[in-house]
Amino acid sequence: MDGRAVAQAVREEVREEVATWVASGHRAPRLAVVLAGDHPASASYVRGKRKASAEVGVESETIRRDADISEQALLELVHALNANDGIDGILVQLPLPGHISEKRVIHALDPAKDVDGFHPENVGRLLIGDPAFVSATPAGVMELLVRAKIDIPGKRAVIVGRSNIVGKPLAALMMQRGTDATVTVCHSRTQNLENVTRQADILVAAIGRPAFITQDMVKPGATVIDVGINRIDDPSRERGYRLVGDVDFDGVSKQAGHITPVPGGVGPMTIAMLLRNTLAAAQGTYR
Ligand code: BQF
Repeated sequence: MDGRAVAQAVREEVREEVATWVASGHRAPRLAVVLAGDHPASASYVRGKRKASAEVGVESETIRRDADISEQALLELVHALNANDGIDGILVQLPLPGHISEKRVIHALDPAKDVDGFHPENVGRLLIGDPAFVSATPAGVMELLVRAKIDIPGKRAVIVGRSNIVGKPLAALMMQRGTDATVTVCHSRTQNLENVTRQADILVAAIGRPAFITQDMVKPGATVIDVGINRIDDPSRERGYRLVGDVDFDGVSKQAGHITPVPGGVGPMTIAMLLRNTLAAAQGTYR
């Protein structure tokens, strides 16, 4: 499954919707991206988001702070962005430096500007089926399944990984009325994991361990979605690393009916869904 191509189609739609919005007299949607510290992966994600925003006509500003910024100063920055009517969406790039509580920062966001869908109000709305900003990675997984015409209702979906950012919201999306998967969430304490994953018609790997899902864990013909983004040292590359997923692609692709690669699978979908959320924030869709 080609996430790059599907993400491009989504970005093209967002670009057209932004153009229509602006042509009808509104200002362009505006996204504030807060980057505390200079974690190399985070800095690269933020650059990617800024570039993708520009391509669809979403204005963005990157607000950089030193890694030693106090939690109080970061909370004050969030409060100022909440109060700024010129900003539609706020994204605080994670992970934050260790001395800052991500929970307190996320709770401080105005839920109507929370384009990452991490605020508990948006998480709760998602769970009860109300309109909500949905975390971009799980939203991207669903969009990819739907656009690839993967049959979901009544199917058995197994999600490996129970994070607040991927596993839990994806479980909520998949079990929603109208989507109607039968969902199992597994994690590091799951017993006989391979017996559970082998039941999956749709298997989602969101563990954070390179090549964790192997061929023997996959039912023949299953759809396998790899959410993992792991940096592996690779001196033969100019950058010094390469990206690998949580799925052993070479082995599992012999067994799966459909499979997403890393890079070029879910990652580009994440960025496309962030742009869609930012347009929705500007339009006040969830207010
Ligand atoms: C691709 C992320 C872990 C922790 C914090 C495209 C991205 C990645 C891969 C990207 C991620 C992962 C992001 C590809 C954003 C996804 O071509 O395969 C895009 O930019 N991501 C993030 O912002 O924070 C993270 C993973």
